[in-house]
Amino acid sequence: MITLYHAHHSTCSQKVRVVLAEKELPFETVFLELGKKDQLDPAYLKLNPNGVVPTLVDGPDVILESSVICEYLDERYPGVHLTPDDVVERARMRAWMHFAEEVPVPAIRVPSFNRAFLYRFEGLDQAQFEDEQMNVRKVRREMFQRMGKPTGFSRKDVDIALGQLDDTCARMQAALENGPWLMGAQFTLADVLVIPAIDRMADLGLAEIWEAKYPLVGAWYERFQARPSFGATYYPGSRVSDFLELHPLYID
Ligand SMILES: N[C@@H](CCC(=O)N[C@@H](CS)C(=O)NCC(=O)O)C(=O)O
Repeated sequence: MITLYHAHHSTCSQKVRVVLAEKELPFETVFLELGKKDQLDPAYLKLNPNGVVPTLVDGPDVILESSVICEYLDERYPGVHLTPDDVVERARMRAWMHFAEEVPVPAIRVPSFNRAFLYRFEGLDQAQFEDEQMNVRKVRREMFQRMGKPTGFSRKDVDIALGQLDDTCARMQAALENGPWLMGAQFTLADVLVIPAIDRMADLGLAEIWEAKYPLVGAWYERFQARPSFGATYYPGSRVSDFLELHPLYID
């Protein structure tokens, strides 16, 4: 039996939920509340010493890292295949996956925190922010150091992140000339790895980044939304605007 440890609104968890749904794999679910630091609970750290979600447990095996989990599921389970057969195409898909991890995945965290997640630090002074939030992180410490304070990311950080999200859309627009999917005719893990950042942009009111300049991205997003795996992943309560008040993007 597969068990997924995840969080409703975690972009890294959403990728894995898309793959499980695409492949129609049944799974048991354990939800963590990131705001309550469930991911840093010692029992969970034994499973995932990085102190993040998602974690996949498949029988006796524990698999970490969302993109690795996506590839694992696609290799381990037959049926709908989300990876090209051709070795060169497979390499191109993996280049998309690395790009997603390097650019949009870290970039989307900046507006996500400023617009929605700062409630987690309410009432903390600088020393408490550093002791109770920043310094307790295992793999996310660098991001908290860049934020630097409980009131969120600076204007400069927001602008850098928005530029990276714009670059992502430009890259997607160019690839989608040969669409309908990023790798052409086949829906692959490349599409799966970028959907959380694109959906979060829409969720945070940032769709204007692609609306004016990158129409193929909007059309791709609509096609993705029509897939049953989208509804299975983005159920009510899984998007930040479903349950959190949105705040201004810029705090200074
Ligand atoms: N590279 C990891 C990153 C996982 C990650 O950062 N997950 C976030 C949610 S999207 C998390 O658990 N954050 C909790 C924290 O920062 O303490 C993966 O892709 O699995």
